[in-house]
Amino acid sequence: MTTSTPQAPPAPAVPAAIRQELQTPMEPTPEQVRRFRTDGYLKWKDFFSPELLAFFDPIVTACLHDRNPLKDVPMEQRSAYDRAFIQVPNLWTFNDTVRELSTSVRAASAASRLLGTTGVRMYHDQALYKEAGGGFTPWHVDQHYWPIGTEKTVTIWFPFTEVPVEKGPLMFGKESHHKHIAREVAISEDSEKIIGEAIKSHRVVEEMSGYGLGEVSFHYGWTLHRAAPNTTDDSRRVLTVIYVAEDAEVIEPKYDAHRSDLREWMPGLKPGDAVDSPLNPVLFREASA
Ligand SMILES: O=C(O)CCC(=O)C(=O)O
Repeated sequence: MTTSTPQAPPAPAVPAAIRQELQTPMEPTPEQVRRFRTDGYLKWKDFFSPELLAFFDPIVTACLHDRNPLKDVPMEQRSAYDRAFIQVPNLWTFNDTVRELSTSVRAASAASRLLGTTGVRMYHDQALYKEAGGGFTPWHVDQHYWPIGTEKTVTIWFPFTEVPVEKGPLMFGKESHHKHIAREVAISEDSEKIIGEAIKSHRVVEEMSGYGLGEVSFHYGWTLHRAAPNTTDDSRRVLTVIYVAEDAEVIEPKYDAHRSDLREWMPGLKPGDAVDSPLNPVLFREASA
């Protein structure tokens, strides 16, 4: 039997104008900061240019196809989690072009200023592609998975195309980051049911709208969210980057999810350590810090 080594997707040079966009810091307005901290999430229009998105879309897509863990699994044989999206993490570690996008000052500065930190580190990036006909993403909180001792964590979620409601945009539980709902529950059919019921009893307001081209969202690690199914015939192509406050520390792992995240995203670290493994570079720090 012969085996073939997977081909690394191409890593073309980033054009100068796009590189400049990536390196330009962003300053949220006081109203954007207030809304993010109050609601637990913020949608931000025209954050990335159409040119930047058109440049990176095929490159991220090639990385995803190259490493797609569900390539040979038909939709009807998948769990709710696997019907929701194809997930490929840490693209920045194996594609030099995508690294410029995932480690951009543009997104990291916005994340840091929304959180109100002196700086932020990379936790990890990931491509999350909801295929044509892909299912809903169950209600969950991201920070369930993270053995990190700070609430100053945030994800930027951005699609490479417009995402109307029928293509699977995120839905957020408004102000849910303060409510301590189902923090011990991993994403699954159970989390959809448990959180769906808790949302009703706690009167959490569900908010969902489509994303325009260039629009992104930021949500805290403890904000409840889900995503609608993709009923269109085009895949919903999204990249996310998760940031943690630069002074975040590792906590004692409580769940299997914590243990595997510690191994994967903070290799070699132990409880009490700063989150500063080689996979957690500082991506933005205020000049005054
Ligand atoms: O893209 C999705 O459907 C879910 C994304 C998500 O849960 C996240 O980025 O935290």
